[in-house]
Amino acid sequence: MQKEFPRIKNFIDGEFVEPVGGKYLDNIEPATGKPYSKVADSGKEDVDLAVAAAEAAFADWSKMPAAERSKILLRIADLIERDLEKLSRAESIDTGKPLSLARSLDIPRASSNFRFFATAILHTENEAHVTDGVAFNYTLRQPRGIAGLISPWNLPLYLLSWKIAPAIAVGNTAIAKPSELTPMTAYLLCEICAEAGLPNGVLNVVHGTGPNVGAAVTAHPKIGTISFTGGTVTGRKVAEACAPLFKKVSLELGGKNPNIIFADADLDAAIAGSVRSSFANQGQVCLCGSRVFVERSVYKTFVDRFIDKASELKLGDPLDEKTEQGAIVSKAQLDKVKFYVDLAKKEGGVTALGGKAPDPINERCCDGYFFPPTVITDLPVSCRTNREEIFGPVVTITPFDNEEEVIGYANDTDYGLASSVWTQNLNRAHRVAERISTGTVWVNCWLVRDLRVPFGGMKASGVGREGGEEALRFFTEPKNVCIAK
Ligand code: TXE
Repeated sequence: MQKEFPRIKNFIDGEFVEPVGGKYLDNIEPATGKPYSKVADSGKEDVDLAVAAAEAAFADWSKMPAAERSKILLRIADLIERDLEKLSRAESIDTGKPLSLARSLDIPRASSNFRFFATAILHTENEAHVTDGVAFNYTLRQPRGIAGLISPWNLPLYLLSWKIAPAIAVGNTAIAKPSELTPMTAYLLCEICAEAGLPNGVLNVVHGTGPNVGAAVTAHPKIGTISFTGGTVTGRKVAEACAPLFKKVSLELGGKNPNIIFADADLDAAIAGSVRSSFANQGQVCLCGSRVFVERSVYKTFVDRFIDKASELKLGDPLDEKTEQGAIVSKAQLDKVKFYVDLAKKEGGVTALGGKAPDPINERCCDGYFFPPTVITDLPVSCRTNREEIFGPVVTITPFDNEEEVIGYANDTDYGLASSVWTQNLNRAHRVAERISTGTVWVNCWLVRDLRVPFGGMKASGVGREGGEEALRFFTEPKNVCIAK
């Protein structure tokens, strides 16, 4: 008798509903490699139902005073905080990340995303211009209609809330498509939104695969705004689908981020910060510093101390409070990590730490997707391992001799998402930050996030910026009204 798993249904028009086709996908727990729930395997018909609900809800929601919308979003933030433990555990089971990380990063950030945009809409400013005595111009920023929000598996609730909050705060209605690999916290968020009194149809969540549901969202003529976060390959497909329909699109894509340590850096801070930026969430954060460049005079010291510190990271059952390195999100992603570790060896790299699957963690996790923190040295700078996104616990460390050389190395990639620079020389910090082609440059820190600043990538890391004012502008349409004097 097959065990009955909990079913993650779609959330449409304020109700949890079965997918029209009645099909479900197994939802696998990465730590065990076994299914623990089922997720709706939806299609175009389900997206059509969601569009009808979003369309019906738009008139009232977009006309509701911002202060009223703000109260509902603040209630959502409060309920996320109330359910911190439940959401953290769900996120950890669904993604394989350590429970401690879900509790300290993902869930608190989801709450702060709602809280931030709930208050930001109370203080927005609009432009006005007096045109040389003949006319008065003012800009109306209006909600655009239905927003399609597509998110990845690595920081599921963090990144989905980062899209939902601004989109609905300014008065749009939304159709969200979480990753089919990690649907659980999106499902729990729907329960919270219903409890918070979010009107039916304002937020609709349709679960399923990218080609069946994601593509139906990007193709739907009534979904005029698309906010996508995911891989560059998929981002290109999203852009191709949206272009002929003149949709407004924001793409937050992959990264292959440089992390530069100059000899004058505070090495204690640089080593601690670099271990964190290399292996946080098992290296499955698009902002991770996967290419470490160290000034030659401190290279050996850095590598030795980095390896000592990285080898102390506790790889274990994600639900164990002491675990600092959990499971990789899927078998496919684990195989991708292993592929690149093998490729690195073929390209002349030396595996200075890790490099092979660990011994079984425990009985529960013996079939889970685990891989230890891995450090590769002695690679050529422009080999595939150093140019292609691995998105796992694998970093390369390479020496450099001068500023000019390392800026060339840092920029020698198709990506341009984020970078870190460790130096005590303020002039150098400004100089290097100005020349590195990434959307964010952290100096003597990593992943310090201020929701008011623009966030996003250049080149193959994306188009557009989200965060703060940028997000409010992205999800609204500016209209200029010109009144003759
Ligand atoms: O991406 P995918 P993943 C990047 C990260 C890595 C990747 C990992 O660097 O490259 O994303 O996430 C849906 N039409 N970032 O593997 O496959 C799919 O179902 C429409 C960067 O999930 O691109 C999922 O919901 N949608 C980022 C979502 O797209 C489609 C932060 C992403 O899936 C689709 C996080 C299609 N044809 C990860 N095919 C940043 N820059 O902030 C799939 N999807």
